[in-house]
Amino acid sequence: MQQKKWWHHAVVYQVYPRSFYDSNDDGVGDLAGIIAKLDYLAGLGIELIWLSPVYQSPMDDNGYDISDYQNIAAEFGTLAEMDELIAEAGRRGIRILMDLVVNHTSDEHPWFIEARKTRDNPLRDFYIWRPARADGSPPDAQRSYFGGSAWQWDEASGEYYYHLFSRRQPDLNWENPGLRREVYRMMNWWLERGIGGFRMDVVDLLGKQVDRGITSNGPELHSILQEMNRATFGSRDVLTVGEAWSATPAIAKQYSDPARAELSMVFQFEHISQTFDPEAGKWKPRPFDLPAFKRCMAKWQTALDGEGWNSLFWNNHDLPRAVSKFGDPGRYRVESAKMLATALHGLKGTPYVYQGEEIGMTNVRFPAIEDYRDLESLNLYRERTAAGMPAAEMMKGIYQNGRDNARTPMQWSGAAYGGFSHVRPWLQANPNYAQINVEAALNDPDSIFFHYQRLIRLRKESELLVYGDFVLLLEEHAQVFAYLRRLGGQALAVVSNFSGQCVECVLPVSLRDLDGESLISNYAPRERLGQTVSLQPYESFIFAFRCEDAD
Ligand code: TEU
Ligand code: CA
Repeated sequence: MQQKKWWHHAVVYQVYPRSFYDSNDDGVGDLAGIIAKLDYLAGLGIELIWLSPVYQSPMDDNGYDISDYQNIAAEFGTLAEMDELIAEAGRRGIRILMDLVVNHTSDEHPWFIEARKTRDNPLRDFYIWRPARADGSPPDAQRSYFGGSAWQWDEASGEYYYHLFSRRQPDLNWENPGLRREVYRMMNWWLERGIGGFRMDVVDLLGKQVDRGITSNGPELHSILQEMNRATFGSRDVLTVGEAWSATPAIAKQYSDPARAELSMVFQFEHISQTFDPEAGKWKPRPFDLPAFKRCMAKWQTALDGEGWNSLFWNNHDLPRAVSKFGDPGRYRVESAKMLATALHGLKGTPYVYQGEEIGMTNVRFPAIEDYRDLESLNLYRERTAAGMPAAEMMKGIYQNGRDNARTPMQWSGAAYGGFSHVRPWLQANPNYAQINVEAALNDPDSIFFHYQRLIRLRKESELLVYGDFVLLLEEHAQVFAYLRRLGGQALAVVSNFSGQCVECVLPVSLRDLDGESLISNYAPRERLGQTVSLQPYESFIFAFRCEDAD
């Protein structure tokens, strides 16, 4: 069995600071706002906060474009408030994960300001520069994820620089040892301040080799991470999680196998990418296919068992709301949000809750593109409608998968702007705040919030939930996701109906007529599990029983 870590039992909560809570009524969430809500988060039971970037930034990409890694954006607060957040969270048993965005900086970072001055500037090589082709066009046809060429012409120094995201996010050159040293120095500076670890933005891009057209999974990626581990967090008991869209189970094992000394775990996105069109990508959603989803989850559960660690999530600040994507945001919103929570938190790995998920916040449909703020949606809307795509079709894509779905202000109460602020927020609130809000959730013992609280508590108490193995049941069932977790003669059956219909499923004979107890459910608890199980719409439960033949 693998070495135990404190974070194996923990649940992480992601805060998107801009949208969490505005303490000083300028319409933008801030650090003091997070401090004010720490008791709420402690009440939920989470033990880590992944803080999306709060560093100094011109906010071209809401802080994923950093101009000073060792300072806080004025609109979010001060370094003193950051220290206070670390201390106040610590007092409540909560650690802070900083978002490490080092694939690129802002074009306003002093390194880039220096680097672009002249071609022989000592910092030139911190970034990626190439001459134009004979006709003045970019060196090659690589595209940016946010639209347009990955190459931006720099008039003053007469070369192109490379950017995989916006043109205001120039990519750093990780082949330069001086750059790597600077980043490690900065990471240690944060570790010294007492943070609990790092979430690493697009970590799979760090080993890129631009001239060979290699972006993710470059040949040096893992040696870079091993070097980083040695130079920074390796000697400390922290959690590190890398964002890795390109990870396969084999690659995730490389990142997260403790013997290799790289990261604690990665976010993989196979279950998310399954909902995108294989050719057209995320702007053309593909209907959810439960059997394919189950095969995917089972593959990851099994592959990393004992030799790595999974992260578990339904959504984040880049993705649509879980209940809108995988559940029913209408009639069965509460049931389906609880079902999704149970189905995910029953798995082996570290669960991540994205702010608002714990109250079942939903996607938003603003009527006009002007109501949106995310540069990805705005750029691609401009690019694609100019190329002839009907505006209504692009809006449909934004409604389904646009990033602002996750970024509308946190809904604290039924007051104006959902209680997020007393003034109009930077991005409008979802009008459903009148019904869906924290205050209402805390007043209802049956709320989604308390369901999450129970799941989080179960994980702290149950070795079986944390370390039990995983066995997929009913692989081909079109509506039901069911699996076992087993450890030392004990077992859990986690059974979830992913549909709005009443369905039946027939469990394997070995599970016939079990006596045990329901640990959690979103309908009436069960005392027995017959071989045929009838499930209400979006019904889901965890049933604990003795299981002689486990292990
Ligand atoms: O995202 C990386 C990424 O590739 C996608 O998730 C991206 O957000 C986009 O949706 C692709 O269509 C990370 C951050 O999570 C994201 O917020 C940043 O915008 C991006 O990196 C750049 O730092
Ligand atoms: Ca504010």
